[in-house]
Amino acid sequence: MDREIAAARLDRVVDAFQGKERFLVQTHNNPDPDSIACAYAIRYLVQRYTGHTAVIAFGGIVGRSENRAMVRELDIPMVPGSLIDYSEYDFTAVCDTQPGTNYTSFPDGFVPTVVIDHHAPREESLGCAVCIIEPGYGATSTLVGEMLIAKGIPIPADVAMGLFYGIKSETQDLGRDTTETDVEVYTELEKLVDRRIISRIESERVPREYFFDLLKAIEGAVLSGDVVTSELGPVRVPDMVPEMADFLLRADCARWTCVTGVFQDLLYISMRTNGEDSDAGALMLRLLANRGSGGGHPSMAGGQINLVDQDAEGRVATSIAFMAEFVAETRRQGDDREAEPLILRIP
Ligand SMILES: [Mn+2]
Repeated sequence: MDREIAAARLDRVVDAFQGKERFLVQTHNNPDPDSIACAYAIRYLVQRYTGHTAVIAFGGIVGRSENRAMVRELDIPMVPGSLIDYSEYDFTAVCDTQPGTNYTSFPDGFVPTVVIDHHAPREESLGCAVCIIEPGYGATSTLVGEMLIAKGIPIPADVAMGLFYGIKSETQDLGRDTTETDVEVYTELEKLVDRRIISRIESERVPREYFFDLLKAIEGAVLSGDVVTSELGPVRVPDMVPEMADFLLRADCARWTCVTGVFQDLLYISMRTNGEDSDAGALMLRLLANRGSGGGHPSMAGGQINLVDQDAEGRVATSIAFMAEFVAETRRQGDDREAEPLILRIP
């Protein structure tokens, strides 16, 4: 952690507050804990330095039960982006994604004031007044937490717990795509955490429908060599796609997983790998060139393909075609074991 750089970054964000009165902080669509936590922390900064209350807006839905529990337990006020008139705000920050992707509910061409993210920098972000991007970091919460810690300002317990849980869930307890700074910030925030609250979030109960989703993901899972894929078809919540990609990677035969699911005219795609020298983010970018958008990190990546012009058959075909290319790209050369169901039935 470079305290000087981090403190200077916080100063730049606070400078951008100057003369502004209407503040908006935007998460990415279907926000995960990392994105929600950062928005909440920026809202705190706005409150602290200007006295104004920032609105936190999100696109899509907060679907995953644990994420809903986080919002409830930490009392994070969030407004659907569809209710927002973006022209009403003179300050906008976006967390854990960047403008020009279809991962925010910003109007086309909208340029936010501040961008804070840990994905590869995009050209569209250069137009923003303040652009803070660390693609190497395991979580955007690390980037925001680092700024607060470096500046030495008090961090309220709920803000600290949000950032802590943001890093914890994004890096799977510091187990994937983690830097020294992620560990440092996590350890620092941990001192401010009420463990019972984190435990309540992580063990949030799930609706009965969840078990049907789970059944579908497992029953449909295919093992091709050491690559596991599952096409969920229409999903109840889009977060089920990354959740199942994580879950299936627990199979001891899996080096790669990829899961797709359809939600509101989009094919959601999640990839995971535990391969040492693999790069899921780069593979996702390559496979989606010219037909979708996405990206990610060495061991995890997400993407989307717009299905709005496709009928039910076309949607299935799009997923099948993508999966076939994914398997062709990730399968080890010379591994010609036939594809089979992941489930191994005990006779
Ligand atoms: Mn993130």
